[in-house]
Amino acid sequence: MTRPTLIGAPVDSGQRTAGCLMGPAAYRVAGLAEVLDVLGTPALDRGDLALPAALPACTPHNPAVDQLPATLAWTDLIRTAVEAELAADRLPIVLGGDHALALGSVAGAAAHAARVGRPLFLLWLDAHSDFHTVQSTSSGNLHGTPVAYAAGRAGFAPFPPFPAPVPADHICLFGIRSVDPAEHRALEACEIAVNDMRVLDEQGISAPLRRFLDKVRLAGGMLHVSLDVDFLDPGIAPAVGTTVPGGATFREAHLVCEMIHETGLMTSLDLVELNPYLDERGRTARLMVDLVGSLMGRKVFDRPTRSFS
Ligand code: HAR
Ligand code: MN
Ligand code: MN
Ligand code: MN
Repeated sequence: MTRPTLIGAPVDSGQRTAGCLMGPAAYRVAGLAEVLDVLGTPALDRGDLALPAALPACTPHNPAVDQLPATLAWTDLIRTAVEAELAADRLPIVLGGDHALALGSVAGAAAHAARVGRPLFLLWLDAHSDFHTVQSTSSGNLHGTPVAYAAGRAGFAPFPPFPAPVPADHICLFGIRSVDPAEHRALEACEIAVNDMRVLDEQGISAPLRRFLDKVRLAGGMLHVSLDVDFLDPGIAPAVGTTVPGGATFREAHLVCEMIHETGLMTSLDLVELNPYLDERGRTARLMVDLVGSLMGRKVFDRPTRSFS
């Protein structure tokens, strides 16, 4: 099994509820490395990436856009870090940080996939579709844009062109329940699979997920999984700035992770939007760590050996 590498990405520039920068530390405190040790897949922890002191000077065409220079710099750093781990035959796990970090992580995965001639697939576990462009966002929060960047949509100046855009039919949005009008229009005009909560309520978690994973397998694809804390129901995962009711339950989330593990397809992973400042005694951080355990091969009823109480 491919060995995981932890890449701390304390990105807080993609939205305006300060605290996501504490995410990497919270995952470490919640025992992520220990969970991976127990599973027999010990991680190499590269520590946290850090922004250079001088940020690129740039002004967005869209005046609403917030903290563009920082997000541009993070994108470049994270893309390089993820691509390097994949090139070294490792499984990068990016510890966020808000979802703007996926502008870089998916770009790194796409650059690597293009270099080795394999198709890249993207599984987006999220309440939100994150399908705005830098042009279309009205909130100006760039964490709402990485799917559009990965899909190669126009409207991303001054970001570098996405290295090898992910075809729409390689992208699966899962758990969706908050979509802005501009995103809705753009999603209707393309072939991205939108598994919103209506679909999951009617069909359950496993049939739509299996359809997508089968497609990845048949294509011999690489699979980037981007797990946003708000995919989960706020009742079990309160530590996120953008809670949306009606999210995945504990059991649904573990099932998703176990199914992904069983395919052996996942080649890179983001853990995003954890805001430890909003957490309740670390419960969200621990749940996310537990889900990584399931993604890496632990069954739901094997509880972690470490005690937290
Ligand atoms: N669509 C909204 C916006 O652009 C909300 C985006 C929220 N995104 C996240 N990540 N929390 O999924 O502002
Ligand atoms: Mn998101
Ligand atoms: Mn979200
Ligand atoms: Mn957010």
